Amino acid sequence: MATLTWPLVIAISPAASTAITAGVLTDTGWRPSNSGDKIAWGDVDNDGDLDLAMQGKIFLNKNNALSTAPDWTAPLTDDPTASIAWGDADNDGDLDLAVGNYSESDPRYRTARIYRNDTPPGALTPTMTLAWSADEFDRTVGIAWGDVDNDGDLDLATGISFGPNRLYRNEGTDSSGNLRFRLIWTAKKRDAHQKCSLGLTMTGTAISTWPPATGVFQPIRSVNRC
Ligand SMILES: [Ca+2]
Ligand SMILES: [Ca+2]
Ligand SMILES: [Ca+2]
Ligand SMILES: [Ca+2]
Repeated sequence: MATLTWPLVIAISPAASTAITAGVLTDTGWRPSNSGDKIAWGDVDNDGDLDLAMQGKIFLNKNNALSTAPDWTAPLTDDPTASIAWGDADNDGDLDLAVGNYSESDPRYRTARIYRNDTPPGALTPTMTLAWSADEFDRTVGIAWGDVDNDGDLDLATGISFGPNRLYRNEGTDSSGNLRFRLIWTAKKRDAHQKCSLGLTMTGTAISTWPPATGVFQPIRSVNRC
């Protein structure tokens, strides 16, 4: 089993075009200048290779080598990122970045945000624009995309620590290009232990009407053994 050491090391198969042999992984030597424990792969610049988001930073894949210094850093540097996920929020063919934050001391930095990807083809640096921030000041430790209402766009679920999980419906963009997401569901806070929930489960059945039938969404309580 490959082991991630600190700072983060990426190990890849030496021959990507051939079957990966169990146990054959090679340290690429990549050592980022920044640390971070929330990472997600995504082709930011649509050039066919995977780039890496780490916390609120993006490292582009250039000629099969990741940048060691971030090519983009979220402008809200006080955000303590606790979760990230790529998804095409505006259905324009590129990946946008959802970021969940968790601040112990300052509620202003406990919200979820989406950065819209406006990176032109061949750009050396990503162009990411803050396009939505949740109104709720949640400790957002989990974030996930999914088309829950089956209308062709990605909706956003947030997993909250010390609070109920939420679901935001994608309602398109306004004339300024800002994304519009509307809070449509908040987990029912059943007891004090609900604060430990981290995510959502879904039935996997397409939802043709809204609101969905009772029981479609269930808060997870077992993740933290609350
Ligand atoms: Ca790429
Ligand atoms: Ca997009
Ligand atoms: Ca775009
Ligand atoms: Ca949708």
